[in-house]
Amino acid sequence: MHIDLDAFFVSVEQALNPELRGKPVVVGGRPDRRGVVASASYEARKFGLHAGMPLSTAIRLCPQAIFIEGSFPKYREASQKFMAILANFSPFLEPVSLDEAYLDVTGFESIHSSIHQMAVKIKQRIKDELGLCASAGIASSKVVAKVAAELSKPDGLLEVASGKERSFLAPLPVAKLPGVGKKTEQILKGLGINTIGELSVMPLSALKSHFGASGELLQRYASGIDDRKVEPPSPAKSISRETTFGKDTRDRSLLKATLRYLGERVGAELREQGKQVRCITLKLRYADFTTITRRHTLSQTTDTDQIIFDTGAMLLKKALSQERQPMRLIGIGVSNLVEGGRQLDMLDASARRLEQLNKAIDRIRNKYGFSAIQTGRTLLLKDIFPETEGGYKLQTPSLSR
Ligand code: DCP
Ligand code: CA
Repeated sequence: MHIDLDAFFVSVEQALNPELRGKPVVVGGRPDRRGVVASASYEARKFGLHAGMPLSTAIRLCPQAIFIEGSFPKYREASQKFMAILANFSPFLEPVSLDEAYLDVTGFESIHSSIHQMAVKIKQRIKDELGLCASAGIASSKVVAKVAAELSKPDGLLEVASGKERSFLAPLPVAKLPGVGKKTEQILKGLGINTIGELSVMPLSALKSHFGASGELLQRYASGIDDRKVEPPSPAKSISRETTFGKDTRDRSLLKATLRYLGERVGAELREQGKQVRCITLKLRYADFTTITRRHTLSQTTDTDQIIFDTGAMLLKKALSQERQPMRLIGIGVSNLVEGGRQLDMLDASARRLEQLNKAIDRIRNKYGFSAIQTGRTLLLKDIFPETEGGYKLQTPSLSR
């Protein structure tokens, strides 16, 4: 079973504020600011609005839409409750994103009379407890279940009987097949392949010459063949935070303050997971959308805000010396996560003090909110971004946690 919440961010807002229900609503930000639609209500979609569309286009197409900035903590909380409901039905749960999961329900017929009935109950509980609509697809494989859920939206439920996978997929446009992005779709169209059925009978050699090894996988999916198991989530391999500026900037103190803030968000998450890292990556996008990443590997693992920031700032300084364009986006990430718990007595006194300082800051923030304690450098952001208990509200809130 594949389950995906309908118009997720918007629906959470509508559940909390009844005045928004039944109206064209967009989460993504104010339409006079830069940014894109993160989620559009189905009423707004009638006007052609969709995720990823610039807000300026959205307001032109649908001037009566209600635009909301959105706030990530609300969506995270709803997501956790959603996953908890699913886990209650089957322990074989694979979350794919905040609002989407696969559930292995093999053998659960006897408990719920049928898998169809099980999906009805799951949808009902999500509606009763969260006020949200979910769409569910039931099939013998992940790829077919996902397509079925997508096709059934909104508030849908679609079961594809065993043996009918191929005939179910065949008439659908290729873009509906997971793994077929815009580029692949264009190439396939150029080859005269419009439906999933046509893709499933295309000569394999032709597919391979255009798409390499993934051509074979594409054809298997197109035929409804997919052996992937429902896997429990694996621990995160990396943590990163990024944000787009309201206006392109070359202001070094703003760049560093934002980097410091994002680095603190990364550090807090890292310590919460009890992990340490050696690899730190800076991401920059310039005004012309050129995007670069710069990576540095430390000689020792760390989980402190200071070292994450110092490393990021060093990479930033180098990048700034090589490029004069203003900056559109900045982000910082850590990778190669390892279990923490180093022997404290192996460290020198200053490193130990840093670790204790970070622990103390985490305690205060866990109790009083992220904004309760700040470093001097990030205070500069006070005049630029609105503050909430959860921290600064950056541009593109949905993507910058
Ligand atoms: N999201 C985002 N930016 C995007 C796409 C999605 O911030 N370009 C966020 C907002 C969405 C959430 O992720 O609410 C889930 O993404 P979906 O693609 O599942 O979209 P929705 O849930 O909004 O709509 P649908 O009913 O089509 O699933
Ligand atoms: Ca969704």
